[in-house]
Amino acid sequence: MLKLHGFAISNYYNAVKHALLYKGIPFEEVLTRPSQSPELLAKSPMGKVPFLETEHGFLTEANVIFEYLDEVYPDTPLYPSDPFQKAKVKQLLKSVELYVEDPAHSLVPALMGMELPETKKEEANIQLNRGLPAFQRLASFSPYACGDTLTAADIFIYHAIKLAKTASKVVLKRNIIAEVEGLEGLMSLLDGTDIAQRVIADNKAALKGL
Ligand SMILES: N[C@@H](CCC(=O)N[C@@H](CS)C(=O)NCC(=O)O)C(=O)O
Repeated sequence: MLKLHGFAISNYYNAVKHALLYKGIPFEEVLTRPSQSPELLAKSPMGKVPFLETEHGFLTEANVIFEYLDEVYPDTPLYPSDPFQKAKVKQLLKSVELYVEDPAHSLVPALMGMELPETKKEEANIQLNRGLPAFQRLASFSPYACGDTLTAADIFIYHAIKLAKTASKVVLKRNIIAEVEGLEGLMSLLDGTDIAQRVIADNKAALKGL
């Protein structure tokens, strides 16, 4: 059986878990924290989570795992079959990861009580000033990010925005959901699903245990 390594605090972990549940693939969760230990680096080259343990070996990077799962388990697809539409889903997911999630993620230490230099906050603001309009240009929110069917982009966005919204609100006093028209509707749509509720409940329980 597939094993998903990581912890429920991680939005990346939660996105992969959400995808596995959505596709109905049996898997086991293995509580694993990021580390630079040789044992972990042998499985996850950057020492990050999540990573997926398959019968063939280990895989890292959430988007790579989504694509692998969709190839091996084609039922309940995460990507459209049309090559161009599939590439558009990948483009949106990657753009949100690099230009929205990443700058917001850089603020997380402040949520844990660490002092962040003003320059770091300013840098995050500058990146979000470009990333959020790019997100708006790419997503249709009709009602899903890339049309009328849920894709990997929606799952990734949902968990990325849960974190990014809190980090940007607390640290930058910025409401990023209000800056992307249609995003609130997408978040509500997914909030209403049993899978999101299960993954978020596990996330909240993990955050409480910090
Ligand atoms: N690009 C990676 C990002 C994964 C990631 O950043 N994971 C965080 C937890 S949310 C982590 O392991 N951080 C530990 C570290 O950076 O050393 C993915 O798509 O899975």
